[in-house]
Amino acid sequence: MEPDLWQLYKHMYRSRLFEQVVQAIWEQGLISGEMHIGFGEEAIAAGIVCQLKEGDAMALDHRGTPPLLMRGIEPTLLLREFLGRPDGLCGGMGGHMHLFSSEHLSASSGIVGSSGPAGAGFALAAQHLRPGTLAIAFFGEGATNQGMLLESMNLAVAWQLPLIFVCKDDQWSITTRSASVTGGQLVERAKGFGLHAVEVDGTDVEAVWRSAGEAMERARDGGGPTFLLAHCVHIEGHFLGFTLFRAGRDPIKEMVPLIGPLLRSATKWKGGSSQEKMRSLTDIATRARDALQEQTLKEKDPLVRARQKLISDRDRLEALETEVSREIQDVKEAALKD
Ligand SMILES: Cc1ncc(C[n+]2csc(CCOP(=O)(O)OP(=O)(O)O)c2C)c(N)n1
Repeated sequence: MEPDLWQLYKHMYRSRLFEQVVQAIWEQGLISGEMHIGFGEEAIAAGIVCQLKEGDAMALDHRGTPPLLMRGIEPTLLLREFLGRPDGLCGGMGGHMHLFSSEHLSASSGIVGSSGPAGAGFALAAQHLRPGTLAIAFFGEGATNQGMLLESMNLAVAWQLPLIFVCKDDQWSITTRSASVTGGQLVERAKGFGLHAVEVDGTDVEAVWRSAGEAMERARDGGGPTFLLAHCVHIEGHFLGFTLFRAGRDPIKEMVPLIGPLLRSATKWKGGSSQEKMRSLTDIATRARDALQEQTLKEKDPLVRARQKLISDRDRLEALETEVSREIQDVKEAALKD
């Protein structure tokens, strides 16, 4: 079977527009706390979630919005939840990170790495209660250094669980370069556990669809778990208002108030040597520049990539986008209504 790019693009576009509404509402100060957005991960979510069947489960991380939407959760319920309203998906107690839907067999958590054990639990239940179904565990590459995730990989192989570990690799864990705290190669690490491991361009929705499809077939047929390493970018950085982006986007506004404290700390006799302090300052500036440069590359935007392939049928594309925009506008109005 071949992927239906129109269907995949619709899911991705819907997710992007929904999260743009979330971004606007967050910027108005109506959503409290940090907000982790899935801009840039949409192809990974769409390529996988669109192939799930009834009885399949999902364990999600702190960027669960795209998969939850694509799985069919009512967007108004989701937005009300983010607003902390009692009529939200989880009574307004979960925010955007700690969500649960028994109907959709989906659970998210902000504890980095916890989708490993949660996914293994879902997969164990699938194996015993619903043969032929499977579970997906979504997490970032930063989570691959968490013990609980590695323990789940081990058990998933030992028990041949129908589980797909999906590592969304944007190379950053907040402001830390993941490579600077990670030994070896992730695919090789997964193979070391005996996992079937595959690498894919996570900005190419059709490629994700194909790799995920093969992994799902294996899992449903009793072939056991797979580790899927999908490379992506986070177009809005770690969270909305990400410090490194702010510094890179508007250095004068953001850096001027920091110059005094930074210079004072660099010239203090306490702490590291002045050379070490200068190295740290340069390091921060380099990270801000790298983060911004990487994330603004249009060719890494999965929506831009998919849209380019559909643009020859402009009328159909515009009709699709108009329909989705209307839906999301209605969702926004419904969620904000008293
Ligand atoms: C157990 C635990 N440690 C630390 C944190 C703080 N924290 C939140 S997100 C994050 C980075 C996660 O990076 P990654 O897994 O690559 O996901 P990304 O944010 O890049 O999608 C950290 C360290 C946490 N939430 N949970």
